[in-house]
Amino acid sequence: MLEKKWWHEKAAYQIYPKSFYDTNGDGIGDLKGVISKLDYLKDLGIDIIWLSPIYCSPLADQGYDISDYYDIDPRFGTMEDMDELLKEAKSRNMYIVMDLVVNHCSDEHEWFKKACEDPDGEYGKYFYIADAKDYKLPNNWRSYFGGPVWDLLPGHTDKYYMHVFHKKQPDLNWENPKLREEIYKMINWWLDRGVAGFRIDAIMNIKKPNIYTSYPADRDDRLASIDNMLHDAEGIDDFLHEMKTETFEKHQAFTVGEVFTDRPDALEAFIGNNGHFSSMFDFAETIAGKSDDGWYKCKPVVWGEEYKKAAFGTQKRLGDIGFISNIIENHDEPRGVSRFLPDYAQNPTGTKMLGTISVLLRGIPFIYQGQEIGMQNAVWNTVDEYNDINTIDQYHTARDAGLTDKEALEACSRLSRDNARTPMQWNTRENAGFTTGTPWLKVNDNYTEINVETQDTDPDSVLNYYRKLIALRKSPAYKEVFAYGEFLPVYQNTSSVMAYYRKTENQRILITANFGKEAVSLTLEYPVKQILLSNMASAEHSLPSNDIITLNSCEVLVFELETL
Ligand code: TEU
Ligand code: CA
Repeated sequence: MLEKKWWHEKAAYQIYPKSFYDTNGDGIGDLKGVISKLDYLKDLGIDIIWLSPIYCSPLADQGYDISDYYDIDPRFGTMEDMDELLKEAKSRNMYIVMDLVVNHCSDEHEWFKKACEDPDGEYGKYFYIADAKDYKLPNNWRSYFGGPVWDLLPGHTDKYYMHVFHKKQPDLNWENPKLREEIYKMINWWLDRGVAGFRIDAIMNIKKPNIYTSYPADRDDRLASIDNMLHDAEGIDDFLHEMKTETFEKHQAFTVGEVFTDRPDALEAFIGNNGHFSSMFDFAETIAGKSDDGWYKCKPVVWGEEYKKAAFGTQKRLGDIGFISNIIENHDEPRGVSRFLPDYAQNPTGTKMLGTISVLLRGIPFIYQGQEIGMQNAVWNTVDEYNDINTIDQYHTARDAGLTDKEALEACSRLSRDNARTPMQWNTRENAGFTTGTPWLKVNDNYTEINVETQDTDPDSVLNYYRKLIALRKSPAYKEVFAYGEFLPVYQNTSSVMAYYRKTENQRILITANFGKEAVSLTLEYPVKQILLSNMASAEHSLPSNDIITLNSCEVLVFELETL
């Protein structure tokens, strides 16, 4: 049996602070901006807010490169702002979850600076440093953002350090107990300050196999995918168990892991009753279609069989094991509406359909900023418009593979992380109301159509639909079935339909969506009690007179049925 926890019936929201709301006109979103929007989020039905990193950082990877874990970057605000945010959230019964980035820090962190000064000293042991004998790299792993994971240690010609991400993100050496102790101390410091928990970044990378292991090269750069090392690393469970018992467990903290793994026992190990985390993200849909060769080779995963297989696959495997976290998009992914919906569904109706299917799954729904108004990918005309290091690397990977500028840009447009990082669209004023200055990343041109202010007063808007959807999920009458009800796929042979039951002993809910171009009829298996939600005004109150329902193209209906 699954033990009940305080986060099970909650709805969560990810804020990417840099792009959320700027209060001082420097073009960068800030903590004061977050505080000023708490009521907006409360009204949306949000309980848990995950803040992407706001610690001191050179922002080489937008804050995922931390130079001081104990302070707030001045561009985001001050520690007083952070304390005020915690206080204001608490007074609204909301929880703040920070981003825990501990696979690596910044090359501007004092630990790394000291390691460069004295590689053989105490801080050298905080990192992976290896001798550069004849400039031969210790292994041939390719970093996530391109090139080898090794670079010369600054100030030295005979030593390398390892970075599985960008060269400004040196990997921390978790084999060193002193380092682990430092990390736990920092985690407890934040928990004592009042944060409710953490989203745990890139965590699978903390365990490495023998660093002198090379793999067969898989591209002309003679390097091998980092996935090889993830696959070979053994023993991460000891680290994660220790971290949990030294920190999270003592505080009843909520933790959600960014776990990419092919381990068959992953669900049990990470989110089972004795798992390392409270929850982990389901990335099944975002991984589908991916290629080791790079973005230019990724296949589009449009709603349909493949999306269904991915989303439902996790749900079926999950059973009663634990609590997954469901997403449509995040700061590393393009916008779900542009990515998953066929052209004819990239409109408010289709957007609501996608949202419904995701939010009512078993697990915690995580809404990414702007998803609730149906934000879409931007149009990118030149590579210079991008800021993201990953996108720029992927552009060059595509060019190196022989693609033209136009083709490489096309691949990046589809998958760029900057699609999710364009400023939040608040209103129809300049820069979508995000800033009075110059935004750090361009605003999507469609902000005059898609923005919070316009949608707020339109009862049929995506925003008001999301409010109803989250309210339904959390309503006293249905929160039990949506949190704990069994997930049962249904109408699996009707290929344009994505449908499932959520079911407890006393309640049966049917969520059914037609993502096809044509209308489709379905025979209900149980008598209808009532329609709980619909994305088409006409259908809202017309109960079927017999047991047949017709779903228009892009229509989603949520029924309460008899349990029988
Ligand atoms: O992402 C980890 C990760 O695996 C990403 O490289 C992911 O594969 C990629 O972004 C997909 O395009 C986390 C953070 O979410 C990401 O923003 C950071 O850049 C990364 O860690 C390094 O901290
Ligand atoms: Ca600002």
